[in-house]
Amino acid sequence: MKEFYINDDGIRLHAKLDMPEGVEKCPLCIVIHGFTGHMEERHIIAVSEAMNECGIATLRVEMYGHGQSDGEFRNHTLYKWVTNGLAVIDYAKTLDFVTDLYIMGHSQGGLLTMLLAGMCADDFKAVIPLAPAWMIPDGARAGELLGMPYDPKHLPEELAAGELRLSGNYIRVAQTIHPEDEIVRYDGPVLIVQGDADEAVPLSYAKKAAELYKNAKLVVIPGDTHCYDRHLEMVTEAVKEFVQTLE
Ligand code: FER
Repeated sequence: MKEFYINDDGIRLHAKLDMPEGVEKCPLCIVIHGFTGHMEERHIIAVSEAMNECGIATLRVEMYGHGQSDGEFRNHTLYKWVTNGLAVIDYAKTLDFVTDLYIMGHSQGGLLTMLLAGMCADDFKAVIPLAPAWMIPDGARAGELLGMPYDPKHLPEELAAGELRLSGNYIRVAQTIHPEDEIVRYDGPVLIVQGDADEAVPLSYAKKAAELYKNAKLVVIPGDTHCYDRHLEMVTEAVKEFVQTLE
């Protein structure tokens, strides 16, 4: 494992590169955590290791305001995460050992995965949004995020939910994002994995995304939660089976 920072215009993004055993050249999968998440979460490590077991290197990166990367959580927005993601993709393309590129992300990182896949469609052999939180823009426009209602036409300076504090700019940005537009721009293979007892993201969004993508497989994990607390091994199995069936 190699630990380092990827520089996004002065913002340092904390990264870890894990190589599969016994290879010189191999594919690389970028792996992104969710909202309030980080690269050492159990489900993030598990999916990363599953890729390594399939001969694919993984680059886990923490986005703005998360983990050990620069930036305050309160000030993160989806635009910042998108530009972070573009910087990570640019970095990954400079690595000589990389044969093909994949991207995988959980929840808000799954939404980011969908946006980046559409924006950089030529770069990815396949994309893996895990429980993608692509209802966030709809929620932002409807006036409810994190279970907190607000007037979507007159945004609060700050959104507070329990201990969490988010700038109103998070909402402003989210209101402008239309994931469907990016979903339909990516034609390659897509794997979506989500539990049917997900308490954070409605399963209807995974089903809708699977319909909108030209080439998507949806694996629903029975009884599982947002972070796959019950059947993580079914998630890693689905990931392994998916990458092994790609030519
Ligand atoms: C929300 C529901 C879910 C929300 C964010 C999430 C900011 C993200 C969840 C995750 O990434 O795990 O209302 O609002």
